[in-house]
Amino acid sequence: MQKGRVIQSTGSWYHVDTGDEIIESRLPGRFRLDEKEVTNPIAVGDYVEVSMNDDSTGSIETIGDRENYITRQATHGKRGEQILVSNLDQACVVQSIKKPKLKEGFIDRFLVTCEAYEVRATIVLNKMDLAKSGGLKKAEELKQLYEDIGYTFITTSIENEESLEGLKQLLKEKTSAFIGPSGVGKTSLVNAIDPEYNLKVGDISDFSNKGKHTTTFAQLIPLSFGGYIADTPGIREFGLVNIEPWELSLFFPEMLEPRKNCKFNNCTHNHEPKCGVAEAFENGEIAASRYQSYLNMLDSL
Ligand SMILES: Nc1nc2c(ncn2[C@@H]2O[C@H](COP(=O)(O)OP(=O)(O)OP(=O)(O)O)[C@@H](O)[C@H]2O)c(=O)[nH]1
Ligand SMILES: [Mg+2]
Ligand SMILES: [Zn+2]
Repeated sequence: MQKGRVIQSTGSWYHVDTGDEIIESRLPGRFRLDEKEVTNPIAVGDYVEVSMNDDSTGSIETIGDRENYITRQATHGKRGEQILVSNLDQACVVQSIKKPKLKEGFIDRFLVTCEAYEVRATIVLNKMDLAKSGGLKKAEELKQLYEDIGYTFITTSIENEESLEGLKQLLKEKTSAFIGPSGVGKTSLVNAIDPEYNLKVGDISDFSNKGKHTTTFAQLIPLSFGGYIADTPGIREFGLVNIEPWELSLFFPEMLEPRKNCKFNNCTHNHEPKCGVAEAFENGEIAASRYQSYLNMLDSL
């Protein structure tokens, strides 16, 4: 048996990295029905044991328990959740300052998902070379906002060596994932920090200012300076899963203290009297954009 980590999955074949070699492996049928709540029995990032076949392909025999994972809503009309990546030290939400347009709501939904799954979250704001004075100011404000809450926030540009150094420091020796909308530059950033890779990147449509979904499957890429980065396909929205309305504020770190002052235990902080969160918002202790994101998410639950 060989121990390894799944670094790529293409439907029926899984690439298992043992450290010495990559073994193309299949998953015996008996695993397929085991896990009902997710649509993929094996995810990129999983630790597995593989037995070797005569033709030097592998058969996956055991799947290690997942320390954590990030899911997205299954695509192609399938029900349930698809695991994007497992066993992560951190998940990085990637946004661009423009082209495509920055979406704060996306960042906040992502952060809630990470809190719910207990994955450390980091924010990467890319394409800073395109920012004019308004954009630079916006980036400064967001950095302040998210750092105050306790998140790591970095700005990058594939044109700016120094910003890429900062990104490398963040990723070194860790397993991280880039997650974000199509076209924000997730794959470009991987290519820029590790020129050994020459992964396919796409244009931004002039018409819609959106990406073209160039990356179509998640893969875990070993970094030359240590660690792994998972490049993932662009996603339009981040669906919230299995969160009760009264629980939502547990996933906003800056609401944890204020919510203790709510009169009702199951306060949802949108209409109840004597609400600690609404009070903190009125006193300026909770940012308007965050409170708005909270209300939008509450609405969608
Ligand atoms: N100006 C500028 N353009 C960038 C930067 N990073 C990426 N781009 C451009 O943005 C476009 C999209 O980049 P990709 O790396 O394919 O984006 P992606 O996030 O991987 O997109 P999907 O794979 O579709 O999810 C390409 O034309 C890149 O050259 C940056 O820092 N500055
Ligand atoms: Mg890509
Ligand atoms: Zn409340």
